[in-house]
Amino acid sequence: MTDQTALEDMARKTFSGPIDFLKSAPTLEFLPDADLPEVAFAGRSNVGKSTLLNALTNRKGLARASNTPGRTQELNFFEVGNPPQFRLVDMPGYGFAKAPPQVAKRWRFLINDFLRGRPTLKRTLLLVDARRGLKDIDRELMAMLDEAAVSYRIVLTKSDKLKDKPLADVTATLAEQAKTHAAAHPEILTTSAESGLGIDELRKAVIQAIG
Ligand SMILES: Nc1nc2c(ncn2[C@@H]2O[C@H](COP(=O)(O)OP(=O)(O)OP(=O)(O)O)[C@@H](O)[C@H]2O)c(=O)[nH]1
Ligand SMILES: [Mg+2]
Repeated sequence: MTDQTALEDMARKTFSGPIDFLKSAPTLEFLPDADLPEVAFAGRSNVGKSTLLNALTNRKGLARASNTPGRTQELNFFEVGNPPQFRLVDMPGYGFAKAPPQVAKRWRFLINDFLRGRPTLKRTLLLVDARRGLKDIDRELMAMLDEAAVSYRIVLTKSDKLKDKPLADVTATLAEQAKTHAAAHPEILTTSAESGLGIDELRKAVIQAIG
């Protein structure tokens, strides 16, 4: 079996097996023990983190998604496999303009402290809406991750909302930008939870990241 087929096989098996909600952590005191590898979903509010986690695991209601920005307010941990092999972490979004300043600040600290300080975090998936590209607040997070040497990969979401040409353009632009960031994976993943584009690739990327 080639490495690539072995990886595909493993990805298919892993994500069709048991995946369960473990716990929500409103602050760092409530984190589960750092005893398994983890992959985190980060990005601006409403970018599609919870929806992509559901598409990845092929379970519609696992993570709660919503039209209204600010839906996910805690770090939500999901365990993959039985016995569990690794965890997925659905994070609150950042950059939600309508959040009360105190709340936005609390989430910001929670996100930064978790990403910077979690020893078992293997990779952060940094989700970016394909229609919007990188915003200043994304660049700030990227700078923080670069500085802390936390490995991350840009994942474009909602690609179904763009035609082929603009999608290819934004992917190329982001790949150029990723190359200038020390901790960023140089390749961009393009996904749509709606059409299923890139979901198999994302599964393989997660398996590779925890490997
Ligand atoms: N067309 C389209 N819509 C999507 C896609 N992914 C997510 N959405 C929509 O985007 C909205 C936000 O999705 P969520 O998954 O709740 O976003 P989130 O990043 O978890 O948001 P917060 O938890 O508030 O930070 C929902 O209305 C989703 O249906 C996609 O691939 N295509
Ligand atoms: Mg969410």
